[in-house]
Amino acid sequence: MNFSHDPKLNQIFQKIDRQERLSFEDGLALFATDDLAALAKLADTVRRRLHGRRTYFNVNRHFNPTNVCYVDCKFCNFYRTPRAADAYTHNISDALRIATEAVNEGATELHIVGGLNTKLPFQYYTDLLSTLKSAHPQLHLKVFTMVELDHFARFYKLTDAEVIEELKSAGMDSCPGGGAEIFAEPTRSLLCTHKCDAARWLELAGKVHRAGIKTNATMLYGHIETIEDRVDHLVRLREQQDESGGFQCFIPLAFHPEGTALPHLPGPSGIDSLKTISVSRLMLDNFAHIKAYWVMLGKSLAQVALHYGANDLDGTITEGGELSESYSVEANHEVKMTKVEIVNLIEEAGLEAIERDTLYNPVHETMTA
Ligand code: V47
Repeated sequence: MNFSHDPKLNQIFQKIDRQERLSFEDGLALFATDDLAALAKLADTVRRRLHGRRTYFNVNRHFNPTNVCYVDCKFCNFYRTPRAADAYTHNISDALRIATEAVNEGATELHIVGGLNTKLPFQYYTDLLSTLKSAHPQLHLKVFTMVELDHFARFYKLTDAEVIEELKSAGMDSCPGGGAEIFAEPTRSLLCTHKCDAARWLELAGKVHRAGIKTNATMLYGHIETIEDRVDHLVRLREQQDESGGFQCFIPLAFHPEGTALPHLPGPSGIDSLKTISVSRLMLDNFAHIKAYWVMLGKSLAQVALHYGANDLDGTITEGGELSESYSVEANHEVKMTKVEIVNLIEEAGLEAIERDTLYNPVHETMTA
């Protein structure tokens, strides 16, 4: 009996069974299929081969030092020009207060990203990290995207090695996966002309990995990109991972048009998001983890995505008190989940919830009822 009514999916099923690498064309065929159930089954097979029922989350908090940015990305609703009424730059004492609150609430990770603000000296960033690290040595600092590292090197006239080493010795423990957007041209330049290109993003990821620091990788989808662009993005990440091996997790980010320069676009459908999660799981055979980022997917779809190849829900993501959260584009719910809520989402999906630290070590395992 055939696995699917889609003959291409049957061929891919054979490859998955033999644990063979999928090609660019396979990626296109997976996106093109109308057999969503079979696609989910393939992705879930791989997810269970790697993780069984184990499904990860962490207790974390986001802090955005500044929303001032010159990059002017068409998909961004966070950045402000320096004179905008709601432009802000936080003092290091704000960051310390947020970090202390987060630690008191059980957070193991502080995720720090911000705008590219040319008014700040490099020392602002190293002071920020060293202040946080000396107050909270146990708090993992997942900080700065490859785009920020590129800006630091160019704007402060430092070598990449100097940027990485100075941030590392100030307290940078790992890097988040933002700024990857979509690698393919001309799409990337149409969306974010002033951001570093794909080759530079990947080059920096490789350098950070070789310095012993793990990073994540993202893909922003559901805007003006083509399906070819998405598959190209996955293949380039897979090649970089073969080379430098330091990516922990892949996070497809569903585009939210509200408040951006692309408000006329609908954003991805639920089916498109689920397919993207599944295809990511299947193409990225050298990535351990696929994250269903609930802030962008919404809690319900993120829960369903756990049966489409995802094995991580990200974290409780408490916003920084009254501080504005950078990418809280999901308007229909608060950017916060309690641990109980996140565990319930996972357990209700028939899976086992594991609280992890940023490096995927279990913090303590939550017992299933
Ligand atoms: O690079 C910006 C995206 C990213 C929008 O590494 C948008 O663990 C949707 O990378 N609609 C930043 N997405 C967030 C990010 C991230 C988030 C959570 C965890 C991790 C991790 C990384 O957010 C940006 C961009 O791709 N983004 N605007 C928008 N309107």
